[in-house]
Amino acid sequence: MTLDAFSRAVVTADASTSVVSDINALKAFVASGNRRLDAVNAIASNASCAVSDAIAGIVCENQGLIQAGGNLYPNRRFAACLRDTEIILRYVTYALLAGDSSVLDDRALNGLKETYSALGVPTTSTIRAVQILKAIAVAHIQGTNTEARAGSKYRKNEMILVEDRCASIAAEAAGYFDRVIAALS
Ligand SMILES: CCC1=C(C)/C(=C/C2=NC(=C\c3[nH]c(/C=C4\NC(=O)[C@H](C)[C@H]4CC)c(C)c3CCC(=O)O)/C(CCC(=O)O)=C2C)NC1=O
Repeated sequence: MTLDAFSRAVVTADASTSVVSDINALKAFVASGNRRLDAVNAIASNASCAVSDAIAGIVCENQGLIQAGGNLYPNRRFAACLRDTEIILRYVTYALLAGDSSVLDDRALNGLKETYSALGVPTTSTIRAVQILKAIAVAHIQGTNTEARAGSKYRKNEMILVEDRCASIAAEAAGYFDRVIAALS
């Protein structure tokens, strides 16, 4: 079942036949609303660069992936990998928007490890790609990406002028990437 922070609180309360009691958590969710939207936008508006960078990274670190017998050979498989990476990033943004991981768990991660092992998709490379995505997403949320590294693709994240550079939202996003890694491990 796909939940957000509100429906999660209701389902949790219902399971213990109590009234919704975790009001403070919901208050925090509402208070974080604008930052949450900005964080999702920071990830989504850089998504295609993030995905291509992550896959370029795993290929650079393991050239065998694109040679005959590698899981990114031929082009059909390379395209499937780009698509999967985009799917994962997209579901992380859904979870971040909802403040709850169930949409990611149920619609993207459920059964993925088994699918990958049946298809011979290498777990270590997939996890490495997710780690790169995580680093990119956190940098964009916190506005620590630099022109020196990004070159002409550099986009400054203007909203990150708050004191803590959205540390809690960045940590929450990092946690969803960790969830992907845990599901594949
Ligand atoms: C909505 C949720 C959803 C997910 C998550 C999903 C994943 C998914 N990835 C697949 C394949 C694949 N996934 C990859 C991915 C990779 N290979 C690598 O070497 C890299 C490490 C990695 C990219 C990071 C590849 C290469 C295939 C094709 C494998 C094959 O057909 O031999 C397949 C098999 C069917 C197909 O090829 O489309 C599924 C179901 N599909 C979905 O509908």
